[in-house]
Amino acid sequence: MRAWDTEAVRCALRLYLVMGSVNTTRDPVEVLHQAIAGGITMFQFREKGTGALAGEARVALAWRLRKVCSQHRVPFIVNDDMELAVQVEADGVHVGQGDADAALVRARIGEGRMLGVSAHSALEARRAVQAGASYVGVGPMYPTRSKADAHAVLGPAGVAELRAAGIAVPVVGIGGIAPDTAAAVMAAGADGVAVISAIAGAADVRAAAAQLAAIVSGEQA
Ligand code: TZP
Ligand code: MG
Repeated sequence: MRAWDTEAVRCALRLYLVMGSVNTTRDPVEVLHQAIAGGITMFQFREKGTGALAGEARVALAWRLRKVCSQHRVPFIVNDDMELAVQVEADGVHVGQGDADAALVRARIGEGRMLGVSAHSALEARRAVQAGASYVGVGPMYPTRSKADAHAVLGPAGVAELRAAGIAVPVVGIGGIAPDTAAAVMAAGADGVAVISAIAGAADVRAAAAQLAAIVSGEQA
């Protein structure tokens, strides 16, 4: 399995699409194809919320999305479920503060996979790093309708706080990020932005991803 050194993780985080079947009215596989064509650099399968698939249907969708990512060499991450991640040979797992203990997840998935951990403060980020996190997700940056139990809005200052505290692992901002706010998240010190609705909910998925890709690459103000 590919080893994920810090620079590889940093590059992968630049434009990170998070999506499950409830985040789109279309076939998620088609949305993923379009998003990759637009320039996303990593994908997370997050099958959560009202109407989310379960059981075999969930595993089958994970496999379909996983295969698309493999074809295009886009890293594939599974939200929360480390056993599913191992089953579908994912490139990593992302866990929140209320999910499985990050150190236990690291022990289960081994050193060859990425471990992402959500953090809302420098203290949580430091603990995540100690537990073996490859990157930290910070948010919500802005109000979001995509996560029912979202933490209070941190704003880009949440990213700056981590950097000021000396957190050196790659950091991705998440929550309500759109083309008009992505540059502020990057300017605060993030290595990338993670989005659901700005891409999965766009009328033109490919164009939305391409626009965000240009912004996070500094090609568009
Ligand atoms: N974690 C913090 S906010 C969020 C998650 C999964 C939802 C992000 O979705 P959107 O649509 O980009 O605000
Ligand atoms: Mg979670």
